[in-house]
Amino acid sequence: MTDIAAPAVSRSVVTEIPGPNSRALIERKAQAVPQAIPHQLPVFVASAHDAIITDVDGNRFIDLGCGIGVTTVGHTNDAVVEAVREQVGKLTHSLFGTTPYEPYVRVAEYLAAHTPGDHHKKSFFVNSGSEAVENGVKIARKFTGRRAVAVVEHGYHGRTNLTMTMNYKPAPYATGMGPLASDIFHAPGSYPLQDGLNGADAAERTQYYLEKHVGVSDLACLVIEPIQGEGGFIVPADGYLPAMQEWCTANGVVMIADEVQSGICRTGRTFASEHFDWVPDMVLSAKGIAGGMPLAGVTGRAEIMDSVHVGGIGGTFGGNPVSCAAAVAVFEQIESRDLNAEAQRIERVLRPLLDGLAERHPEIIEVRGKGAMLALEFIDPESGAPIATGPISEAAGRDGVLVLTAGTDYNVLRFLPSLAITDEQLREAVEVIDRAIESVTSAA
Ligand code: PLZ
Repeated sequence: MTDIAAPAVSRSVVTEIPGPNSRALIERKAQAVPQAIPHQLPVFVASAHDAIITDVDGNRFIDLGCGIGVTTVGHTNDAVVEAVREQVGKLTHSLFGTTPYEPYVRVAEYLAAHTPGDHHKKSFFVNSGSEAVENGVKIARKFTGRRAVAVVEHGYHGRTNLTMTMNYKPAPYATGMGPLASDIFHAPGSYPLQDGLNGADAAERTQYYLEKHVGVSDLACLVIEPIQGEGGFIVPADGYLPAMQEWCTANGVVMIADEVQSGICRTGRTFASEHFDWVPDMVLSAKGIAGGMPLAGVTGRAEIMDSVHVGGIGGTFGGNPVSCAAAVAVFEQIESRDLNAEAQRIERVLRPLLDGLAERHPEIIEVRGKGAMLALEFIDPESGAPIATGPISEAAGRDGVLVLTAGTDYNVLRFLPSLAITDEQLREAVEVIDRAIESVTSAA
């Protein structure tokens, strides 16, 4: 297997964090940008390549976040940059619904070929993960003629009115910003660490809830992330997802995989649903699909997608030609660089390192995830209370590693590195995180 990483560039902290240039920009930000928009790492980025981010003071960070799972092929990936450069000189916009262009159709063809299942599929494109979820729900309602939408606990689906209603946590996503959308139901899902249920029993519990609290004849769709992202990289018990798909199919419910965070080779399969032998009726992709350019796809069974009348779905910028060209460059690299093998390599290197952290720090109650989507959950061994991971992430940031938090209780550290990260960079990052955990837990 080839190591696709860039030249061995390492982290380098040359100023205090934030440095003087970042501090000046943070002051300007405070004046010009609402306080609601935070900065997890208090530095401004000047440039980035593969797994290294360089800030405006010349500090270099190992990036384990990828802008929340977006630059999966690497920051400023050469092939993506080249494809964007070429496309931007040819056509930047025409609106596909007025005058179509070929890259859009190519991305739809790639998605038909690479999403799970060999049935006839069709795709259309929007600008964000939230918009993809919105459209998936619209299409499922149109296809079924039903109103109710089900999601599972600990899920995250976006920030629009409909999708913020679909999130498990109202805070911070919806607090004070209602009224929320109607006809959204939060069913229990599968979280083996917490519920201890096998896949069949967890599925039975979900089905019971949907039958008793929603009513199957009113249920248009069930939307689930195959591995939950913001919820804390929760991997459902084996058998849960196929059992739910079987139940949905038997009851005329459209089952939708929200692969916005888990898709596009993140987990060592092109779509995480494949790990569970799940063939969803619809697959939503975004984030990693266009190597950092904004694009989101809604891919579904042709008969479901074609149930919408002409003009019923669309949008001005959806499937922008430059974003589509970037997505083609990403899809080409799935084969040429064997991106899934790279995600598997990352798991092979990173998981034992994380297991080592769990041995040294009793607060780490679980190491979980797949491929380049791995996480640590922190629980106080004495009290059983969740330990917030924000301070660990802050300490790692000051030491040159960007690592994100997650979890309903903010007690998860998540690892979403670029697939271009080197083994050496992974080892170095884990050493930094080890020290960060030590400094935070010993101070507590
Ligand atoms: N579905 C599974 O992970 C986005 C949110 C960042 P958008 N997750 C990151 C933040 O704080 O806003 C996400 C996701 C899943 C949908 C979405 C929404 O995707 O592109 O952010 O709209």
